[in-house]
Amino acid sequence: MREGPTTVVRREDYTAPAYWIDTVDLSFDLDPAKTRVLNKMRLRRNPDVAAQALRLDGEDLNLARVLVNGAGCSFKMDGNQLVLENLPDGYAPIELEIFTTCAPEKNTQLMGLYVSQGTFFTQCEAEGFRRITYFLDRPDVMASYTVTLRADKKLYPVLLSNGNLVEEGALPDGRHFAKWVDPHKKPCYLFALVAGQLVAREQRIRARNGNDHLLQVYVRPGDMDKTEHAMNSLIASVIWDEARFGLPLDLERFMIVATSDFNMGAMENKGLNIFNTKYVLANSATATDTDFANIESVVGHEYFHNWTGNRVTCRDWFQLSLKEGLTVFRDQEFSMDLCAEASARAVKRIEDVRVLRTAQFPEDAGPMAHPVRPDSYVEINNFYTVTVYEKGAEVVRMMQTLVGRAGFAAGMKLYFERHDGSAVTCDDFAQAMADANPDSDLARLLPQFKRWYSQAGTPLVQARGVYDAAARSYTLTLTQSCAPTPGQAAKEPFVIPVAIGLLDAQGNQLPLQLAHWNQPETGTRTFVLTQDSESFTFVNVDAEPVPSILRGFSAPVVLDAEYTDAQLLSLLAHDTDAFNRWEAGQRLALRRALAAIRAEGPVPHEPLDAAYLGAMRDVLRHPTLDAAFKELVLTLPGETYIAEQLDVVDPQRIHAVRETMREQLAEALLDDWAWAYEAHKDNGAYRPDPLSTGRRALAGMALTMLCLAARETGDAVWPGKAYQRFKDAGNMTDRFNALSALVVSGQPLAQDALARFHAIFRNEALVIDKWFALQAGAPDRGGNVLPAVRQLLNHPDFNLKNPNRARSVIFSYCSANPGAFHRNDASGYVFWRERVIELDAFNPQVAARLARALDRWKKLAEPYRSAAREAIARVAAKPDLSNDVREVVTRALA
Ligand code: 0A1
Ligand code: ZN
Repeated sequence: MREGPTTVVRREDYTAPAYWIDTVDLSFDLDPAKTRVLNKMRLRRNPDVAAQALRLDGEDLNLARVLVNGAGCSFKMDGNQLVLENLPDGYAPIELEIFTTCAPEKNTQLMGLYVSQGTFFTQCEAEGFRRITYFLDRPDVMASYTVTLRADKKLYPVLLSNGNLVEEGALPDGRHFAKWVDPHKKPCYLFALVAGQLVAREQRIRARNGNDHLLQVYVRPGDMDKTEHAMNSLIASVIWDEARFGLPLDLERFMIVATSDFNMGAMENKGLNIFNTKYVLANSATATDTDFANIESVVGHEYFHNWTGNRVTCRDWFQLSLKEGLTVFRDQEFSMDLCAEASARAVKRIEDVRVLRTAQFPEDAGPMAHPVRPDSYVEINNFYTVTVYEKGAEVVRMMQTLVGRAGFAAGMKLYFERHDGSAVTCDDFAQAMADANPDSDLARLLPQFKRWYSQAGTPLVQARGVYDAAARSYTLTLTQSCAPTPGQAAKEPFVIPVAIGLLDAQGNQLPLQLAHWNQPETGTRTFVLTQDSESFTFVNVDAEPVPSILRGFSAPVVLDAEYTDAQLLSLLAHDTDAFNRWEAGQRLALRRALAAIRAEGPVPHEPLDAAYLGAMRDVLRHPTLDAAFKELVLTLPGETYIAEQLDVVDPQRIHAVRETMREQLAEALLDDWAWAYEAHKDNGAYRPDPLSTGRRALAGMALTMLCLAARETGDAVWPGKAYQRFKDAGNMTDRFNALSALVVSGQPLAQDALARFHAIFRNEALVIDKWFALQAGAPDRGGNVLPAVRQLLNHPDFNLKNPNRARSVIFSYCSANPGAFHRNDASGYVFWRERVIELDAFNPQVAARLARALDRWKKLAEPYRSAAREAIARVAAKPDLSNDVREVVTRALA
């Protein structure tokens, strides 16, 4: 299973394929031990490329036969490639027939054709199709597919592939067949098949244009009662894409199938999306509000790929963000548009920015930093990153900011007019946006704007304001810089849209008037920073204002604004921009966290002062703010985010400081938390809408705070109430929040609650994942988490082969629990090294993700730093690593 020699693939080396494949006729005789695949292709030479041999990719295949135009032919193997040197000259179509076998039941890496719980699934992105048959496994080769599936009828009653079912019937020996034809050309990474015992929730819909469609969500028979939300999300997605972008569903039938063994979230195969069960299955008894929200956005994401990814696809994998950045942007907009209230949209924006800052900013500052459009890779699977996805989405969002919402829709329209049915580049997308908006800042600045695609690293924007009382003017100077990243020592200035408002001392929004504008404007004005440094002078300003900068997080940058506490308190109390209101609270908390972390000696007992606590009380008790927004403001910045602000990181000290702050916040606001819990705990019948979701989130937070405070005082009332709530809760969100309150606060009742929880949900895999994750992610108390995690690995329900389960224990500990993972005795790193190596033996993709848990080792204080380097070096020293893990550890050590 080990891969061939490590070769670096470079974007600049792209050449068009020597052949095009026009049609593919695939027949499968499905058998877990030995599946036979007959692949008949019609191909032709690419007239634009010099004549050369045909080199087909293959991996882990047994080759039985190759026929060219019906006759045997000579071929050779070059590593994993099948090379045909003597194909007929000229440009006439060539019939190529290749017969191979593979062993799906032995496919533990879950790429290509594999078996999960007795059902066949495929995963072909990025380079999995070559594990099914020999092919030109690259996204710019688009073909028409006909697929015939044959299998035992009892074991595999449902046979699915892309497109339309054109024929089905019985075969001898209890077997049956189904023939599918996909009316759309597609790259092979969008191929899919599914065969097994499945049931479907079905819904017929009529689109705006009058076309009828059949929507289906396929699951295992016991899971039907968990499919309603996914179906509703799918219907909402179809409606939204047509309404917002005029993009209709182009298939008679659209299928979603859920599998419990999946490396990622989901996959947008044409007409046959395959999903991790985590992003399909939900009912109020087993799924939390977060699960419901994630399902909505992942169902949307995969559906939106049907246009952004499938109708127009990527020329090569360096262009991955062409489809991923754009599709994340679309799913974010979809979720926001489904919110009835503006405040709920702001909450969604804050949540998205939080993901960007806690995951993407560290990536952009670490050894794996790469541009949104990378220049090289060893293993493309390592580049399905938060940079390509989330930062890519921010780049698209900035385009929308620069051309406006209507201009953006016009750009999308032009993009499809130009490129429908082809495989293109990020440049093509940006060009269409600019061309559709010729008078925009985007068109004017396009070459410079595209540095967002080519330069890695998070820009730093410094803002300095000077008030001139005599001139009644306020001058704001913005200065940008960007630290070097691997392979990019010097950076050119970016195009940075900075949305700005001004508040007066009372918190009122001021009119904005620049010297050369005739009309003052109220509200927000977006300035486009293009130079290293630029100044803007506002006139007619009566007193020194408080600037609200980077409203709505208008660019993916770090803003250094040198605010005073008083200014931040004013923004927190009054800013009309909800994002900056939240941001002000985070800055206040961060400032206090950093002071306590940097202080000499033991962690201060009371890192928080009366001003901060009073401001938090005001937010918590605020008569009109949303519960969801309050919960976000009252949540302290995460440990990973705090770590990124420091040059030298002591994860245990960060953890201790943050926990101390949390306890202080819990105790100082005790009565307020009690009020908040009582006022928000009852929400009537369960509905996963933003309003009641927010109320449950705030009630859950209050309960945790009350249990934390009770730990200090020895009070038994709140833990008792939490335990009661845990038992009585009418939905998983409330139940899990109560369980989590007990676990997080280290209450003795937690053990009993955990045991009960397991007993109730022992047959619900996704709930048991939560049970594992909660324990592996619990706050460390005297080093208790690692021994608990080691025990969890021996739990009868633990299964390293199942990615969700492996993530629930191992990633929750190594990647999401820094205070417990970074230990003075290095035993956390030993655990990490063992698991990386163990996983790499059968699933390199998952192993490589885990390997990234130590990306930021160079920032660590001693003794962590040396111990972490040692652990990475030990992994790197293993001779038979996968390319996936080797690339990650090699970069980490560079
Ligand atoms: N295109 C998918 C992500 C994806 C990528 C690779 C996979 O291989 C295991 C699976 C899924 C998306 O963006 O949703
Ligand atoms: Zn995607």
